[in-house]
Amino acid sequence: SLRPFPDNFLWGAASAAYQVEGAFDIDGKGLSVWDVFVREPGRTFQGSNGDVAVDHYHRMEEDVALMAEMGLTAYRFSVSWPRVLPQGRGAANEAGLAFYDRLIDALLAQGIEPVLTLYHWDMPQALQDEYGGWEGRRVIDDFGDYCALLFRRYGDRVKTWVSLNEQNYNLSNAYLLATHPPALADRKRFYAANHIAFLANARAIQLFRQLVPDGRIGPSFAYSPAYPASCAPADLLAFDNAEEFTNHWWLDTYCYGRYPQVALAWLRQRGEAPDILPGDMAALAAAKPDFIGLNYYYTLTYTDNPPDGVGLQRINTTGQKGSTPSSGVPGLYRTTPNPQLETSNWDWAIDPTGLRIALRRLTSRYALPVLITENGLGEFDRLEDGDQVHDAYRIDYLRRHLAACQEAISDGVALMGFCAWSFTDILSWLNGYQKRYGFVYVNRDETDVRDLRRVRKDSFFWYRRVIASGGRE
Ligand code: BGP
Repeated sequence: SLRPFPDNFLWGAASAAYQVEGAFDIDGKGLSVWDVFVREPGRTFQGSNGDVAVDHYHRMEEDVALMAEMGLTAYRFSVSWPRVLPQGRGAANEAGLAFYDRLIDALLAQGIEPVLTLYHWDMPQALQDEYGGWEGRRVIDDFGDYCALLFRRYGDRVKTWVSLNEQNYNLSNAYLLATHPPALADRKRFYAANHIAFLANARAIQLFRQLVPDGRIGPSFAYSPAYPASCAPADLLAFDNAEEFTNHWWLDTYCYGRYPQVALAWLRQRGEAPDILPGDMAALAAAKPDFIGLNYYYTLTYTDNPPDGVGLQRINTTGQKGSTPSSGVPGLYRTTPNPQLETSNWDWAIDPTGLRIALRRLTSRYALPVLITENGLGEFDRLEDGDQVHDAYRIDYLRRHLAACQEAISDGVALMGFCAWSFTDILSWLNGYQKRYGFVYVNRDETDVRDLRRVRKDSFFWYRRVIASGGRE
């Protein structure tokens, strides 16, 4: 029989600063790399940007009231680094810090645990200009100082922290696919930037131990468990390569301070391995996280890819089903559609069992608690007469993924909570505003983009019942 969700289970929802706040140049905020990137032609779906987003910066009280109405017990949000440090370092912006004070206090007043993400991709443009952001070792100190500022300011009230959000996905887009800033395609620089980001993550954890000794911290990882396309040995080898290069490279390094050795040897032979300085690996090994943040959306299925095979390809950003090409690394692996699984309109495989597998693999390999920091379904939603949104597909998706969580708990996974992505509809980085994830619809009328009124979807009322019943709904 299934074990119930524990009493202290966090029933949450998640967001990120750039995707909700708007107010991109208000109250002394500096520019992030995204504020600049979205202004370059052709970077995002129909040029969409987060200048206004869903204006959470000005509607925070209204949004927290909706969270309270829904019964959330946790809310995951990120702090915008350039909102609090406009130049990335140096003088702090008191107005920016005060915004997060108000948010945290509003959450606590409603009994909602704040889960604070330190970095959700909005590198200060000033640091990108000065030394290339994650490519400059100086960022380890600057990120550490930024984190220490937040630990000192909020550590009395915020006890659950996420260090880096999806370093793997963000830097793959930034340095391999040229789809996030600084939009490069350079494998050597990709591994170099990741190495420095790992060191910055470790520095943050080390400072956290001193400044918030009673808190817990971990990175959020975009985990797409790998499946082999068949039982052919060549496919199993491709699957093995995918696990090493797309998952263990990050997870082993966060949790053990150790790069997967076969992958490291492969990269060294090609001159793509990061430069590891004396002391680096010891610093990584000394900063084991308290938990793993799991962002789970889909599994990926892999098949053999010859040395002259396909390279990495961009994802479907249009919502036209079936427009995602096979993507891979020649000589290692390439993706192939899984005929067993249905997909969303953006071709993301819908696979609740994959979530159970992800949770089990993390638990067995790393022996750490897991917090699901993101899971949800992005779809076209339709606002119907009388302000209703009938998102039965989202309820079905979340219900099946929560059932997988309960099975994983019964398997022995120490699952801390579930943060659905997202609370309100928000900006999707590359897919614009048409790909919606929220429990709360945000109206973006073509003729009046500043309407932005909040409408409870059917999933809002469903999740409220789930929370009220401790997951028995
Ligand atoms: C994750 C990000 C989120 C969010 C989510 C949905 O990669 O951490 O910020 O955007 O994916 O992705 P998308 O908006 O591309 O559908």
